[in-house]
Amino acid sequence: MKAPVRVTVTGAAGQISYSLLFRIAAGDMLGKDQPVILQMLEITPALEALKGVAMELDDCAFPLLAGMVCTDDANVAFKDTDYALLVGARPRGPGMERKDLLEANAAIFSVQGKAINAHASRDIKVLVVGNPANTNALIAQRNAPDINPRQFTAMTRLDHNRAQTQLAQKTGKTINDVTKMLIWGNHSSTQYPDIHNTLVDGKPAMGLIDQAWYESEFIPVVQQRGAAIIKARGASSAASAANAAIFHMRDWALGTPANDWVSMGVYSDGSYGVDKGLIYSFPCVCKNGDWEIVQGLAINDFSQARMKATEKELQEERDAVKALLPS
Ligand code: NAX
Repeated sequence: MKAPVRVTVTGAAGQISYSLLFRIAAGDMLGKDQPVILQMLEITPALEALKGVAMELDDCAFPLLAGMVCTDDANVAFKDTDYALLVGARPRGPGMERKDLLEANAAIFSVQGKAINAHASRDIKVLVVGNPANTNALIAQRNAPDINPRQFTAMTRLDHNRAQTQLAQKTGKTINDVTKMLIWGNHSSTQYPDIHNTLVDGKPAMGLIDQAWYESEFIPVVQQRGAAIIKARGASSAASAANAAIFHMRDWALGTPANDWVSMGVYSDGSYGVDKGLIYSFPCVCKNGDWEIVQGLAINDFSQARMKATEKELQEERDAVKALLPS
């Protein structure tokens, strides 16, 4: 058996974590031969609920669960940690403007970025799930100047998975037949689900569907899927969000399948003309615990306009919290 690794989960008493923690402890994220120590962070009023979650984790008798830490102190939660899943965030309250929401989260993610910088493993892999995920990841990254910015990512894998399923269902195929799905940009309703390079059973997806379905059904359904879940379930996506976080980290740590890629919000190096330094969702392949943006995809005018629109939203989000970003 390997030596245990440390995995920090924030918002650990929340609904996503109620699925996520159990799957991490079961070995779904890092493999069935990788013991984990869970370091769980919550705000003080939620510590009692967190204790209940820890009791349930105990009661699962997971062979891979090598230890647990429950805390309301970010400096403790990120100590020596190898993987961090930043799930806890401030939800939008009544009457709260978008700018207020960005600022409230900037406060949380700057504290956590600083704690990561001071205490985490230098090889840490960070995934931000809490919304606005891309900009929260940017804030954490900018507050951790001693950590390579490539180690901060944001989750668009749920959107990617949703898009794969919509296309599989439309074409009468299974999820296993759909490869090279792609979400560009922000995890928000401006995201651009692009199927111009997607294959279904080895055939170009665009040849199997018509443009009208693509534009007026597929794209809005994927963009609005989170709202549709809330309407149906009376609560936001939780198990599917946890599953996407597991897939994102698993693929980053253990590698993506051959002849496919995944969508990840990563530090822009200027690829495809995207503003350098934004956390923008790109097609990525992962190998040896590292990711790389897939280069050279043809971008038509339709795609270019949508990629720019979601980039503009991310620039606006960044500018709204500029005062809180260290230079
Ligand atoms: P919950 O409200 O159930 O849980 C959030 C938990 O975070 C709460 O227990 C709260 O006490 C805790 N928390 C708040 N501030 C904290 C802090 N400073 N440090 C530690 N913990 C803190 O929300 P849940 O449904 O679990 O969703 C969590 C986040 O994921 C939300 O921001 C949500 O918008 C976001 N999502 C992101 C998705 C994505 O694809 N990127 C999809 C699912 C989800 O909507």
